[in-house]
Amino acid sequence: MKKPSPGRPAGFSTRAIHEGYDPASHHGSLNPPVYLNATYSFDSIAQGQQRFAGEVPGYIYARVGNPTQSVLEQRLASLEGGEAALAVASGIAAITALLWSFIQLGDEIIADKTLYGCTFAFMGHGLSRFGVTTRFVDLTQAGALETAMTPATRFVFFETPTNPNMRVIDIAQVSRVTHAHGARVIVDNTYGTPCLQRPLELGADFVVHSMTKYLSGHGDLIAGAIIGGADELLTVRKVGLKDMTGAVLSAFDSFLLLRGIKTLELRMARHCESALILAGQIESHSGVVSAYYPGLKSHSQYELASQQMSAFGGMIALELHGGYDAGVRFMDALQLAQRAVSLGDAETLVQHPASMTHNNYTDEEREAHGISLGLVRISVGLENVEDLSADIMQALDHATG
Ligand code: 4LM
Repeated sequence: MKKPSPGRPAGFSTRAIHEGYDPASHHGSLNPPVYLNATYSFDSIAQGQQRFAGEVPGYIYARVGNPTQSVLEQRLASLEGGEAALAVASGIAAITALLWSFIQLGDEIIADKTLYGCTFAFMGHGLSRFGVTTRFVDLTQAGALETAMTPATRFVFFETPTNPNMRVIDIAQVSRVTHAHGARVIVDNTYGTPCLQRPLELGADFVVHSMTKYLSGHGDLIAGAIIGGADELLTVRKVGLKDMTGAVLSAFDSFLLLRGIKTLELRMARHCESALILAGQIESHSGVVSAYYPGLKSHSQYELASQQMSAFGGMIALELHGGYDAGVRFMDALQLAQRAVSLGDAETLVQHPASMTHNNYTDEEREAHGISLGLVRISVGLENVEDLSADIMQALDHATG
């Protein structure tokens, strides 16, 4: 990318549109080509051997890398403020490829007590079969992490805001405590996106994403990413991606992601603006017990969210008088908002975490981890906010009237 002017760093959207790609090297084509190939030819056997040994740069085989994917990775690294990025086939692939690259028998992971259901299943149910222990700690509580750390703790993992109950975790503080014990911090920044929150700048070591969500923005693909230091990301590419998961992202999905990311800042502004309006209206509805949105002054971590995020995102959770039954009546009464899992799309999506995205928790685990049966989750889309408000209010009236 050409610099806009000497000495002046390019802004977020400029990098989201231009970083990592120069049309002049591709016949002036404004969009990067989609390289549809599985393998790469070598000038000589010696060159191929050197590429395999990492002695010279260059592509080998598309499970390890692809030029369209490389543009995406440079763009992601720039937006998150990391040295390097690796794009993979799903958000779960990002988390698993990263951890499989470094953990070993006897290691311990400390994770926050609220995680997306499949992340929880991998750490809480899956890794224990391989002799890696995950302990779940309430990372919003100052001091809880310090008490939980042991010499075996290798990683501290959390989402912020958390899926689905919108708890906010202090990235800088958790990073300080974790580093004092020689462990590494992984932040799942799917809800925040690099547009609203940059964990690496606050001290985290790795960021992971489900790019299926806001980074794609259009609900048309499944993808994930890891951003961090160049040496460690090379290990994840060679071990976690190439040998242990094989979870490569296709060139076409890389292209779609590059297209989606161009409008990330614009889209996030609209998601945030609409969600703040709707969260206020939902909270004021007489049928609502609680609305969870970090931009509401009533949110217990409003101050922290205001410091660590530039705006509060597009996700809202709520609980109704009448609990689960009222929540189901509310969701079934919606006319415009879609009943669907996932998030970050142009369409507003509403779902029931306990029976859908978080059904990997047993009932006891769900209760212990603070995901109530009556909780409803809304991913606020890009529709006209008055239309959304009318739809949500009529459904709330219907469910609780
Ligand atoms: C959902 N979430 O919540 P892939 N990290 C976070 C997530 O929310 C998700 C993933 C990772 C939902 C999916 C159905 C914070 C997913 C996993 O689905 O593997 O790209 O991401 O609705």
